[in-house]
Amino acid sequence: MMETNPPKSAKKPRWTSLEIGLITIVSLLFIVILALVILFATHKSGDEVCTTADCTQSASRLIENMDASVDPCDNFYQYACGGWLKKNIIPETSSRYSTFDILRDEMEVVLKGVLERTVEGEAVALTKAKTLYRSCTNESLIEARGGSPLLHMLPDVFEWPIAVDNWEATYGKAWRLEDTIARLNEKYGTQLVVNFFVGTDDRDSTSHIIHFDQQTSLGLLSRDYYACIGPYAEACQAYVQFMTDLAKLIRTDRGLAINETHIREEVTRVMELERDIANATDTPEDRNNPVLLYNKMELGDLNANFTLEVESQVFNWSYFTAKIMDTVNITIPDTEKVINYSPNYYRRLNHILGKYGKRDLQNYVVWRFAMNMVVGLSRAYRDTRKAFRKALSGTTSEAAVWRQCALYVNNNMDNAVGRLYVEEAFSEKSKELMEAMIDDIRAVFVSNLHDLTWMDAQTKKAAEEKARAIRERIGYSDNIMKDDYLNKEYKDLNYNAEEYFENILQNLEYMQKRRLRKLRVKVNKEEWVTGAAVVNAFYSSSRNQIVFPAGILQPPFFSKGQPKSLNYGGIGMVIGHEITHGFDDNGRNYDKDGDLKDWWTADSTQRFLQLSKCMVDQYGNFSWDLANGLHLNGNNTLGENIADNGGIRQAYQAYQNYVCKHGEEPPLPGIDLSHNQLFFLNFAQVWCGTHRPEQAVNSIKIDVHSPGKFRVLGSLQNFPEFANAYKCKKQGHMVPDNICRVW
Ligand code: STS
Ligand code: ZN
Repeated sequence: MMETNPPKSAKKPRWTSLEIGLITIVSLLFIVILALVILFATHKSGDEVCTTADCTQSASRLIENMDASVDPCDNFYQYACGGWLKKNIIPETSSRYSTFDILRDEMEVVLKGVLERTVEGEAVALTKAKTLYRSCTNESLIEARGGSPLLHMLPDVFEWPIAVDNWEATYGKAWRLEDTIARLNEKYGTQLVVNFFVGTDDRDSTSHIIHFDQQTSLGLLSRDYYACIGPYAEACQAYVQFMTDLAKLIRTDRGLAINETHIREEVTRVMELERDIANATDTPEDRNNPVLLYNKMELGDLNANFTLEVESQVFNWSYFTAKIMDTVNITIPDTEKVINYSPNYYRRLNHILGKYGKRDLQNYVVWRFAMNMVVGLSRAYRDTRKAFRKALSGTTSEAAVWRQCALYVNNNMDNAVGRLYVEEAFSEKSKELMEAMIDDIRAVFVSNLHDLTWMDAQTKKAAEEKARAIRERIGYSDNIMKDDYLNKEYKDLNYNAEEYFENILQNLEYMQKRRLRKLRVKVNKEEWVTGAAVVNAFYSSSRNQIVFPAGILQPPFFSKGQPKSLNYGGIGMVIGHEITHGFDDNGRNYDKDGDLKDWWTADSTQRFLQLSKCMVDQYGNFSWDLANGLHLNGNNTLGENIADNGGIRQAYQAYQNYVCKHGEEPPLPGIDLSHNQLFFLNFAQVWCGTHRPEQAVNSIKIDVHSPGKFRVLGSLQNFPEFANAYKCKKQGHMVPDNICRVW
């Protein structure tokens, strides 16, 4: 068939070359514009993944800890921590184990490194810290000395009647309760029966004043244990066994006969006496109003109004006080103003003392001293507390000696160890970034204050003044970097690397004298309330000060290189938490200068109490599986819960302000969550962890913090922005009908 159409090649071209050139230029322009639009759009919405080492590390940590198969709206704690909980088992040496605890364990590793390193020409104070550490880790020497260091010093506290023969003849006749408890207090910092201490005057925070308080430290930690039934039975039994075994060991080492019946009878009486003392104490709930605790009187009034009698010997409060304060050359007249924190305890105490004799009291107070001293003795002595430790905390082994020693030296020479830590592991850049975050979060607190409907204008004004007056401390005190300052602080301490026990005694006396000497000295508000090598944060109501030691300025809380969403969910939340402590059930009683003074109108106080009650009930309703279903104590944890709830809200809002100002952050690799979601995830993962059941019961009784799981669930249930970020529906467990909010 013939083709009728002309061949294609012969077709006339449709575009001239000029036209083609124009089209090319326009197309190129179009492509360039399109590319720019895409680039701009992706930058704005943060689609470009952050692949820095910090981002990759953060992402991998977040992914490993979480369990994405759980619905975040149903149980955000399990969603955030399910992975962690599957992968971790509590070490035999730990009573609880969490991200937070692991940071502390890692801190001990750093301290081990710096305390074991010899450095030529360093400050004397630093060498002293290393000597103290060496004395503590010198296991063979500690072992060789057996119990002798304790046995030799017991006469200094008028002996332990159970553990010696003929106590009545040698010590009993001249014995006075004042002498024995004054000696334990002034020289060993042990406060028993009558709790005497020098502290800041709540109503004049620039001055120190003498305080008398109830016995706050009990052998069995909390008054509830003395019921000795149910979850407390094992602890009681182990406590009695500990006392029995220690008494027997001392008698054996002294070559004295052991009369099982005598020992059992005496130990039983000691236990009864301590139970009576425990029952005489006010409960923590009775003590959470600092206004009610503050009972100012003259020393002489105690003699007139608070009679304590042992075997017809009347306790002389002036004599007792003079004995203690003589050791620091301070004379106390009967007109000296003192604070009695617990008049009711002292009234109850007198009834108790009538049931016991001198020997019982001496047995009790020296037992309480000795039980704390076995830590510096040989294995046989340390092992007497094994079952007791297991019953209270659930641990079956002791932490490694180097860990115990690093902790001990840090607790006793916090500034020297803080210096070593900062030089090893702290970045100066953290300070600037922290200052900016504190400014942002404080601004949110103040701005939220204006929006509160429950508080009147007058109280808001005072609250704003207080918030603006909060002073911050970040990282470490500059003083600890000065050799002269450190050397002066520790000049009176001289440790012997071969005498750990004596070093402990030296520290106890040195610390106590330092506290007692403060009585006639003004409060130094510039002084730091903590060392630098500490993974924690603080609010001081008498200084109106927030403190973030170097130890907490690390991931997951904080890092210069991790996304800001994680910093705000981590340390940002801690900053908000500490600021809010200034306005919790306790902190709200102190004014901007740190003085116990009411700056609230009656109406605002009333509303505060109502809103707090909501949280008391909410947290009190949480039943904790790890503590055998026991409920949290909503009253004792109220301050911490108010602080958590305020902290999470302020940090989140501050992060939103950050994003408005600086734009969205690029996403993290491998994790399909927005930064708002990551904010909450990082907050929650700080609390991934678990407790041994014994420790769980114990912490419900004595810890003012709610367990981590409920810190997460409680505060996120109360914060609607969490539900928005995770698109939770109204019915979810994380979105309750009623929510509590104070700040
Ligand atoms: S009160 C300081 C608060 C804190 N909670 C703790 C703790 N410190 C130590 C042990 N257990 C619980 C600081 C903090 C607030 C929010 C998140 C982490 C730490
Ligand atoms: Zn707190």
